[in-house]
Amino acid sequence: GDAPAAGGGAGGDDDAIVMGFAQVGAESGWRTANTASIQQAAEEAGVELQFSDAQQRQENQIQAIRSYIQQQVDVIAFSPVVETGWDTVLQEAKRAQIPVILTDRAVDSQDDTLYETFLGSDFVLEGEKAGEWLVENTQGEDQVNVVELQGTTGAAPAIDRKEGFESAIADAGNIEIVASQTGDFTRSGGREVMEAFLQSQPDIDVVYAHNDDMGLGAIEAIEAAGKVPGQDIRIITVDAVKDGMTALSEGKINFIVECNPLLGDQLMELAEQVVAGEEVEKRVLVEESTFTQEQAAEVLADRQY
Ligand code: GYE
Repeated sequence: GDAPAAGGGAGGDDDAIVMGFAQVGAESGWRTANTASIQQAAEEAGVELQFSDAQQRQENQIQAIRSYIQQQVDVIAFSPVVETGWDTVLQEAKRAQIPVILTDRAVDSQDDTLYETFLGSDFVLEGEKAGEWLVENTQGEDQVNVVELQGTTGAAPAIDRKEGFESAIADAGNIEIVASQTGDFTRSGGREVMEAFLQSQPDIDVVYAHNDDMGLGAIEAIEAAGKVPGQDIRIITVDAVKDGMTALSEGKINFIVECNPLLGDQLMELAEQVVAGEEVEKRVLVEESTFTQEQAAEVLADRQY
């Protein structure tokens, strides 16, 4: 008959996939765009999203994942704030037969059966692109002193962007990293660390910041010290969010390696596949490029984030 079944709703919502997503935080422009992409893609795909913000703390993320397990969501996705320390909670998800998708950042685990797939950028490649630009653009210069603003200690993008950059500059005899410290991927962190570098380092030629926000913080510190960012001190960053691209087009940043935060659609597609029990690639990459000052000026008007 027409009588609704017990517990049944009016719509087809009972069939909707429920995804628990444990986000890192809201530390950067990149993260804000990433969150918006995931929320919008979920809505468009009819995926019911449970969303939590861990404020960059692993224990908060673990707690969120445990609560998703308890709620028996269909799929868990998360962007691990750091690489290590996930095995226990991921084993709990596996025992509960809830598939897990790593989004944006990887985990460092011996057991790759603890997750279905990792959707994210190649951070080593991003670091290499940053280093290669520096090598090409400092040929013939005597001594190039670089200070590095690292991302969150222990996070995949911090570890990999450092590694990629170091390997790209290794054979250039004139480039040296004279100081390297974490700014936690935030603007205030970048500013504070750069202030300290400007005090302790007599001769800084280049800032390599693992994201735009820290580079923008470094610009504030450089200007406050009476120097001209982009000229007295050249700046290389990663991400290519709108504020970074604006600074690049104004000449305050010299080069940006793109890291694309708009993963939402790809994530929902993968979620549908793993919930349906389909095989998916263990590693799914996001496409990205790089920008010079001229290129930034050209594409800025169309930049969505
Ligand atoms: O580059 C940075 C953010 O994990 C790729 O996290 C992401 C990084 C991004 O805070 O801005």
